Amino acid sequence: MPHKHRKSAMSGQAKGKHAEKMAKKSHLFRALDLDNDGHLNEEEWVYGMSVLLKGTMEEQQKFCFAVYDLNNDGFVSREEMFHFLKNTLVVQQMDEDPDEGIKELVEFALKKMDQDHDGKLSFSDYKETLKEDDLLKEFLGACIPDAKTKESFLQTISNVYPKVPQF
Ligand SMILES: [Ca+2]
Ligand SMILES: [Ca+2]
Repeated sequence: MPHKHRKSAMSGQAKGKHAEKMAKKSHLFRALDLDNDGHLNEEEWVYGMSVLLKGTMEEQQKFCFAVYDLNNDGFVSREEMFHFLKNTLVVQQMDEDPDEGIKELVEFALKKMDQDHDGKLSFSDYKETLKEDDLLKEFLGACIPDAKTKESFLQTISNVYPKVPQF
């Protein structure tokens, strides 16, 4: 019997890992799923691709902000920043308490970006900061594919659908 017990504990752990992986994957999905119904309909897919591939600066900023705003409350909180930075940064082994370093970075980012000093990042704080430096739009991790990725994506699409009718 202890054997059986052990086996089920392991599969529980595997399930946890799977859920974690899905959660990470879903950051982009969640931002694309505009009506939050858990599915991407055709319009959401087409709109999302057009923002990612050739969106205006503001559309891309809105998209990145939506990715970072995990609970869709319109703000990127300290906790949300922490979540992304923890997953993005390669933590140095030598650090005694790597979380401390990430917390410092969160405070640093807030100090720079929280224009109205309410302790959280609204889209207008974010947008205001990006006026100085648009590269900061992906400060919590890459959201928008780079030019090379876009090109190879479009190439793949046209290989897969060589006979797409031209409208
Ligand atoms: Ca939020
Ligand atoms: Ca703010």
